[in-house]
Amino acid sequence: LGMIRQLRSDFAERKLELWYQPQVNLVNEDIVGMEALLRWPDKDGGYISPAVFVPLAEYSGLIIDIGAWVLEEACRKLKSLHHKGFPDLRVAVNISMPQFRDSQFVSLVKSALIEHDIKPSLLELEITESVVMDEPQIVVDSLKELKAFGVTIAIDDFGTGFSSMSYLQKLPLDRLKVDRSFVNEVTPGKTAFIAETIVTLGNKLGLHTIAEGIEKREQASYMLRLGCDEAQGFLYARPMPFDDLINFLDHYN
Ligand code: G
Ligand code: G
Ligand code: MN
Ligand code: NA
Repeated sequence: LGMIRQLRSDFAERKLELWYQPQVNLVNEDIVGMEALLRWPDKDGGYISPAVFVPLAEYSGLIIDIGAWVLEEACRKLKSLHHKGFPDLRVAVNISMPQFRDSQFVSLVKSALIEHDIKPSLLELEITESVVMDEPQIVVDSLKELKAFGVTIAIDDFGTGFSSMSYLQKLPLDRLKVDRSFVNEVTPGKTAFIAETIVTLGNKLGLHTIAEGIEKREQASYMLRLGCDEAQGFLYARPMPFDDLINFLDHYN
Protein backbone atom coordinates (compact mmCIF):
# COMPACT_ATOMS: atom_id res chain seq x y z
CA LEU A 1 0.00 0.00 0.00
CA GLY A 2 2.93 2.32 0.68
CA MET A 3 4.05 1.94 -2.89
CA ILE A 4 0.64 2.84 -4.29
CA ARG A 5 0.51 5.96 -2.11
CA GLN A 6 3.98 6.94 -3.30
CA LEU A 7 2.98 6.37 -6.92
CA ARG A 8 -0.14 8.50 -6.47
CA SER A 9 1.78 11.41 -4.96
CA ASP A 10 4.67 11.17 -7.45
CA PHE A 11 2.17 11.18 -10.31
CA ALA A 12 0.38 14.18 -8.79
CA GLU A 13 3.74 15.94 -8.55
CA ARG A 14 4.38 15.16 -12.24
CA LYS A 15 7.36 12.97 -11.48
CA LEU A 16 6.45 10.16 -13.87
CA GLU A 17 8.33 10.27 -17.16
CA LEU A 18 7.39 9.09 -20.61
CA TRP A 19 10.27 7.55 -22.56
CA TYR A 20 10.33 6.48 -26.17
CA GLN A 21 11.78 3.50 -28.02
CA PRO A 22 12.21 3.94 -31.79
CA GLN A 23 10.69 1.46 -34.23
CA VAL A 24 12.27 0.83 -37.64
CA ASN A 25 11.27 -0.42 -41.06
CA LEU A 26 13.25 -3.69 -41.46
CA VAL A 27 13.79 -3.20 -45.21
CA ASN A 28 15.48 0.22 -45.15
CA GLU A 29 15.89 0.78 -41.39
CA ASP A 30 14.06 4.12 -41.56
CA ILE A 31 12.54 5.17 -38.24
CA VAL A 32 8.77 4.81 -38.55
CA GLY A 33 7.70 5.65 -35.04
CA MET A 34 8.22 4.90 -31.38
CA GLU A 35 6.61 3.17 -28.43
CA ALA A 36 5.90 5.35 -25.40
CA LEU A 37 7.01 3.67 -22.16
CA LEU A 38 6.38 4.90 -18.62
CA ARG A 39 9.27 5.43 -16.23
CA TRP A 40 8.98 5.99 -12.46
CA PRO A 41 12.13 7.54 -10.94
CA ASP A 42 13.14 6.18 -7.52
CA LYS A 43 15.03 7.99 -4.78
CA ASP A 44 18.45 6.70 -5.84
CA GLY A 45 18.52 8.01 -9.39
CA GLY A 46 17.24 4.73 -10.79
CA TYR A 47 13.83 3.70 -12.04
CA ILE A 48 11.14 1.35 -10.84
CA SER A 49 10.18 -0.96 -13.70
CA PRO A 50 6.72 -0.53 -15.23
CA ALA A 51 6.46 -4.32 -14.98
CA VAL A 52 6.30 -3.64 -11.20
CA PHE A 53 4.27 -0.44 -10.95
CA VAL A 54 1.84 -0.72 -13.87
CA PRO A 55 0.08 -3.68 -12.18
CA LEU A 56 -0.15 -1.56 -8.99
CA ALA A 57 -1.57 1.33 -11.00
CA GLU A 58 -4.11 -1.04 -12.54
CA TYR A 59 -5.10 -2.58 -9.22
CA SER A 60 -5.50 0.81 -7.53
CA GLY A 61 -7.32 2.45 -10.43
CA LEU A 62 -4.56 5.03 -10.78
CA ILE A 63 -3.97 3.78 -14.32
CA ILE A 64 -7.05 5.72 -15.46
CA ASP A 65 -5.44 9.08 -14.68
CA ILE A 66 -1.92 7.97 -15.50
CA GLY A 67 -3.09 6.47 -18.80
CA ALA A 68 -4.92 9.68 -19.70
CA TRP A 69 -1.73 11.62 -19.04
CA VAL A 70 0.30 9.15 -21.15
CA LEU A 71 -2.04 9.60 -24.12
CA GLU A 72 -2.02 13.37 -23.81
CA GLU A 73 1.76 13.57 -23.36
CA ALA A 74 2.49 11.12 -26.20
CA CYS A 75 0.30 13.19 -28.57
CA ARG A 76 1.89 16.46 -27.47
CA LYS A 77 5.38 15.10 -28.03
CA LEU A 78 4.44 13.52 -31.35
CA LYS A 79 3.15 16.87 -32.58
CA SER A 80 6.38 18.48 -31.51
CA LEU A 81 8.34 15.89 -33.56
CA HIS A 82 6.10 16.55 -36.55
CA HIS A 83 6.99 20.25 -36.27
CA LYS A 84 10.69 19.45 -35.91
CA GLY A 85 10.81 17.86 -39.35
CA PHE A 86 9.57 14.30 -38.75
CA PRO A 87 6.00 14.65 -40.03
CA ASP A 88 5.36 10.94 -40.67
CA LEU A 89 6.33 9.45 -37.31
CA ARG A 90 3.70 7.59 -35.30
CA VAL A 91 3.52 6.84 -31.60
CA ALA A 92 2.38 3.62 -29.94
CA VAL A 93 0.79 3.79 -26.49
CA ASN A 94 0.15 0.80 -24.19
CA ILE A 95 -3.43 0.55 -22.92
CA SER A 96 -4.52 -1.40 -19.81
CA MET A 97 -7.86 -3.10 -19.24
CA PRO A 98 -9.18 -0.65 -16.61
CA GLN A 99 -8.84 2.15 -19.16
CA PHE A 100 -11.38 0.42 -21.39
CA ARG A 101 -13.83 0.22 -18.50
CA ASP A 102 -13.68 4.01 -18.16
CA SER A 103 -16.68 5.38 -20.07
CA GLN A 104 -14.59 8.41 -21.08
CA PHE A 105 -11.85 6.38 -22.73
CA VAL A 106 -12.89 6.63 -26.38
CA SER A 107 -13.63 10.35 -26.21
CA LEU A 108 -10.40 10.91 -24.32
CA VAL A 109 -8.38 9.39 -27.15
CA LYS A 110 -10.27 11.36 -29.77
CA SER A 111 -9.84 14.63 -27.84
CA ALA A 112 -6.10 14.14 -27.48
CA LEU A 113 -5.82 13.69 -31.26
CA ILE A 114 -8.05 16.65 -32.06
CA GLU A 115 -6.46 18.96 -29.51
CA HIS A 116 -2.97 18.25 -30.83
CA ASP A 117 -4.10 18.14 -34.46
CA ILE A 118 -2.69 14.65 -35.07
CA LYS A 119 -3.77 12.39 -37.90
CA PRO A 120 -5.48 9.49 -36.07
CA SER A 121 -3.55 6.92 -38.12
CA LEU A 122 -0.35 8.14 -36.42
CA LEU A 123 -1.57 6.97 -33.02
CA GLU A 124 -1.34 3.26 -32.33
CA LEU A 125 -2.88 1.62 -29.30
CA GLU A 126 -1.11 -1.48 -27.97
CA ILE A 127 -3.15 -4.03 -26.12
CA THR A 128 -2.18 -7.45 -24.81
CA GLU A 129 -4.17 -10.63 -25.25
CA SER A 130 -4.90 -10.71 -21.52
CA VAL A 131 -6.63 -7.34 -21.82
CA VAL A 132 -9.04 -8.72 -24.37
CA MET A 133 -9.63 -11.91 -22.43
CA ASP A 134 -10.78 -10.01 -19.34
CA GLU A 135 -13.83 -8.39 -20.85
CA PRO A 136 -13.92 -8.93 -24.60
CA GLN A 137 -17.04 -6.98 -25.58
CA ILE A 138 -16.18 -3.65 -24.04
CA VAL A 139 -12.71 -3.82 -25.58
CA VAL A 140 -14.03 -4.84 -29.00
CA ASP A 141 -16.64 -2.04 -28.99
CA SER A 142 -14.16 0.65 -27.94
CA LEU A 143 -11.54 -0.48 -30.42
CA LYS A 144 -14.07 -0.56 -33.28
CA GLU A 145 -15.07 2.99 -32.54
CA LEU A 146 -11.47 4.15 -32.39
CA LYS A 147 -10.56 2.22 -35.50
CA ALA A 148 -13.44 3.92 -37.34
CA PHE A 149 -11.93 7.23 -36.22
CA GLY A 150 -8.64 6.18 -37.86
CA VAL A 151 -6.56 5.05 -34.89
CA THR A 152 -4.48 1.89 -35.44
CA ILE A 153 -4.42 -1.12 -33.12
CA ALA A 154 -1.54 -3.46 -32.31
CA ILE A 155 -1.64 -6.65 -30.31
CA ASP A 156 1.36 -6.68 -27.95
CA ASP A 157 3.47 -9.66 -26.84
CA PHE A 158 1.64 -11.74 -29.45
CA GLY A 159 1.70 -15.45 -28.81
CA THR A 160 2.24 -15.27 -25.05
CA GLY A 161 -1.44 -15.08 -24.03
CA PHE A 162 -4.30 -17.52 -24.39
CA SER A 163 -6.76 -18.06 -27.25
CA SER A 164 -4.93 -15.63 -29.48
CA MET A 165 -6.65 -16.87 -32.60
CA SER A 166 -10.22 -15.88 -31.74
CA TYR A 167 -9.13 -12.29 -31.06
CA LEU A 168 -7.63 -12.12 -34.51
CA GLN A 169 -11.16 -12.53 -35.81
CA LYS A 170 -12.92 -10.25 -33.36
CA LEU A 171 -10.58 -7.29 -33.05
CA PRO A 172 -10.03 -4.57 -35.69
CA LEU A 173 -6.25 -5.12 -35.68
CA ASP A 174 -3.58 -3.48 -37.79
CA ARG A 175 -0.39 -4.98 -36.38
CA LEU A 176 0.98 -8.02 -34.57
CA LYS A 177 3.91 -7.42 -32.24
CA VAL A 178 5.95 -10.62 -32.19
CA ASP A 179 6.98 -11.16 -28.58
CA ARG A 180 10.70 -10.96 -27.97
CA SER A 181 10.79 -14.51 -26.59
CA PHE A 182 10.22 -15.71 -30.17
CA VAL A 183 12.91 -13.67 -31.91
CA ASN A 184 15.92 -15.01 -30.00
CA GLU A 185 16.75 -17.91 -32.29
CA VAL A 186 17.96 -17.53 -35.83
CA THR A 187 18.46 -21.23 -36.54
CA PRO A 188 15.70 -23.74 -37.26
CA GLY A 189 14.03 -24.99 -34.08
CA LYS A 190 10.90 -24.52 -32.00
CA THR A 191 11.45 -20.82 -31.25
CA ALA A 192 12.24 -19.86 -34.85
CA PHE A 193 9.29 -21.88 -36.17
CA ILE A 194 6.94 -20.02 -33.83
CA ALA A 195 8.31 -16.67 -35.02
CA GLU A 196 7.90 -17.78 -38.64
CA THR A 197 4.34 -18.96 -38.02
CA ILE A 198 3.33 -15.68 -36.34
CA VAL A 199 4.74 -13.60 -39.19
CA THR A 200 3.08 -15.82 -41.80
CA LEU A 201 -0.20 -15.64 -39.93
CA GLY A 202 0.03 -11.84 -39.77
CA ASN A 203 0.85 -11.57 -43.46
CA LYS A 204 -1.99 -13.88 -44.47
CA LEU A 205 -4.43 -11.87 -42.38
CA GLY A 206 -3.24 -8.67 -44.03
CA LEU A 207 -1.72 -7.35 -40.79
CA HIS A 208 1.58 -5.58 -40.35
CA THR A 209 4.12 -7.30 -38.11
CA ILE A 210 6.79 -5.88 -35.84
CA ALA A 211 9.47 -7.90 -34.05
CA GLU A 212 10.18 -6.84 -30.45
CA GLY A 213 13.43 -7.18 -28.56
CA ILE A 214 15.78 -7.27 -31.56
CA GLU A 215 19.29 -7.11 -30.10
CA LYS A 216 21.45 -8.62 -32.82
CA ARG A 217 21.86 -7.94 -36.51
CA GLU A 218 21.26 -11.67 -37.28
CA GLN A 219 17.87 -11.50 -35.58
CA ALA A 220 16.91 -8.51 -37.72
CA SER A 221 17.93 -10.18 -40.99
CA TYR A 222 16.19 -13.38 -39.94
CA MET A 223 12.92 -11.59 -39.18
CA LEU A 224 13.19 -9.67 -42.45
CA ARG A 225 13.62 -12.95 -44.33
CA LEU A 226 10.51 -14.30 -42.62
CA GLY A 227 8.57 -11.36 -44.06
CA CYS A 228 8.36 -9.22 -40.94
CA ASP A 229 7.90 -5.48 -41.67
CA GLU A 230 9.34 -3.68 -38.71
CA ALA A 231 11.48 -4.07 -35.61
CA GLN A 232 12.15 -2.54 -32.22
CA GLY A 233 14.98 -3.39 -29.86
CA PHE A 234 18.33 -2.53 -28.34
CA LEU A 235 20.05 -3.11 -31.73
CA TYR A 236 18.51 0.17 -32.89
CA ALA A 237 17.88 2.04 -29.67
CA ARG A 238 16.88 1.65 -26.05
CA PRO A 239 13.90 3.48 -24.63
CA MET A 240 15.04 7.07 -23.97
CA PRO A 241 13.75 10.41 -22.67
CA PHE A 242 12.15 12.74 -25.24
CA ASP A 243 15.14 15.10 -25.47
CA ASP A 244 17.42 12.16 -26.24
CA LEU A 245 14.95 10.95 -28.85
CA ILE A 246 15.17 14.28 -30.69
CA ASN A 247 18.94 14.04 -30.64
CA PHE A 248 18.79 10.42 -31.82
CA LEU A 249 16.47 11.30 -34.71
CA ASP A 250 18.61 14.29 -35.72
CA HIS A 251 21.70 12.08 -35.99
CA TYR A 252 20.13 8.94 -37.44
CA ASN A 253 21.18 8.69 -41.08
O1 G B 1 10.55 -1.22 -20.54
P1 G B 1 9.59 -1.82 -20.20
O2 G B 1 10.14 -2.30 -18.91
O3 G B 1 9.46 -0.35 -20.37
O4 G B 1 8.02 -1.97 -20.04
C1 G B 1 7.50 -3.07 -19.39
C2 G B 1 6.03 -3.13 -19.63
O5 G B 1 5.34 -2.09 -18.97
C3 G B 1 5.67 -2.98 -21.08
O6 G B 1 5.63 -4.23 -21.65
C4 G B 1 4.31 -2.37 -21.06
O7 G B 1 3.34 -3.38 -21.23
C5 G B 1 4.20 -1.76 -19.69
N1 G B 1 4.06 -0.32 -19.86
C6 G B 1 5.01 0.59 -20.11
N2 G B 1 4.50 1.81 -20.26
C7 G B 1 3.16 1.67 -20.13
C8 G B 1 2.04 2.58 -20.19
O8 G B 1 2.16 3.77 -20.46
N3 G B 1 0.81 2.05 -19.97
C9 G B 1 0.61 0.72 -19.71
N4 G B 1 -0.62 0.29 -19.50
N5 G B 1 1.62 -0.16 -19.65
C10 G B 1 2.88 0.31 -19.86
O1 G C 1 5.62 -5.33 -22.98
P1 G C 1 6.08 -4.31 -23.91
O2 G C 1 6.47 -5.02 -25.17
O3 G C 1 5.18 -3.18 -24.18
O4 G C 1 7.41 -3.63 -23.39
C1 G C 1 8.53 -3.48 -24.08
C2 G C 1 9.62 -3.82 -23.10
O5 G C 1 10.70 -4.45 -23.75
C3 G C 1 10.16 -2.60 -22.42
O6 G C 1 10.36 -2.96 -21.10
C4 G C 1 11.51 -2.40 -23.08
O7 G C 1 12.42 -1.74 -22.25
C5 G C 1 11.92 -3.81 -23.38
N1 G C 1 12.81 -3.95 -24.51
C6 G C 1 12.81 -3.20 -25.62
N2 G C 1 13.78 -3.62 -26.49
C7 G C 1 14.39 -4.66 -25.91
C8 G C 1 15.47 -5.52 -26.30
O8 G C 1 16.03 -5.43 -27.39
N3 G C 1 15.81 -6.49 -25.43
C9 G C 1 15.21 -6.66 -24.22
N4 G C 1 15.66 -7.63 -23.44
N5 G C 1 14.20 -5.87 -23.82
C10 G C 1 13.79 -4.88 -24.64
MN1 MN D 1 4.14 -2.63 -25.72
NA1 NA E 1 5.76 -6.52 -25.75
